[in-house]
Amino acid sequence: MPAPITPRRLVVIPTYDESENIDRVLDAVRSVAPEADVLIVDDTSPDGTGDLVRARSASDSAINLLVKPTKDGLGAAYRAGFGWALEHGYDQVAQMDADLSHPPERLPVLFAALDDADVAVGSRYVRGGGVRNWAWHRRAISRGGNLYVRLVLGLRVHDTTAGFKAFSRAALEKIDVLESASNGYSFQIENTWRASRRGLVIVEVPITFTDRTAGRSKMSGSIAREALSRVLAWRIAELRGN
Ligand SMILES: Nc1nc2c(ncn2[C@@H]2O[C@H](COP(=O)(O)OP(=O)(O)OP(=O)(O)O)[C@@H](O)[C@H]2O)c(=O)[nH]1
Ligand SMILES: [Mg+2]
Repeated sequence: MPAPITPRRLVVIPTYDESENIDRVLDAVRSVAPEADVLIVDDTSPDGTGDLVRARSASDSAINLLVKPTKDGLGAAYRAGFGWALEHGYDQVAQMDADLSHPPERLPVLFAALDDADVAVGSRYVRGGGVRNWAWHRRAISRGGNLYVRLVLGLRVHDTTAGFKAFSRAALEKIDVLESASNGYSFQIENTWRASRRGLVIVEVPITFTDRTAGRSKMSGSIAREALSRVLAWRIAELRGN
């Protein structure tokens, strides 16, 4: 029997002012998925997150840093990171936040799910998944937002705004991930929507999401509004046959 081919794996983590979290998330990812490389995409954080990553990468060749000169939002950071992953020939790419809201210990399960799927979604809203420490209004916004997206776009995925996901290389190419236009949460929705419409196999892996305990959230009303209006615009364009 030929030896099994080990996929080359990359974990992409966007950062803006995450100096209080970056070492912890790097430690966790390196210990649970030692075979995977890591790419931090930092928008020149004023708090020196990039310098901390540079120091780590000097002693660990699996850790890479991509610096962008300006803060352009989550979507732009991920596009840069996914572009880097495709250029560097990775077979599987995971994405996660730096604030430890996404449980690093679920990375192996997320990657393993790609044996039978094109996209694996770390999901709060399937059996076994959940949310810890979120205020009721955050829960309500997330639940309501997910319901809205599922109804408007007719998606079967339960956690459409999930930011903890893994893609095969082929999936990233079929989604045309570098062509997406979204910046905030809608970036997550756009990729899942495109994956679904392009016939890719999407599986949901249960995760428990924990609210950040350090650093500040970059979530804002304008990010939420972008998601609501883009989702509607995509559906209208679909119905018009564009
Ligand atoms: N490079 C880059 N990273 C960003 C930007 N905005 C957010 N991030 C990072 O993206 C991840 C998610 O951002 P958060 O602020 O945690 O947003 P959130 O998880 O939606 O909101 P909370 O649940 O309130 O934390 C974190 O790792 C951030 O540092 C950005 O403009 N550029
Ligand atoms: Mg967060």
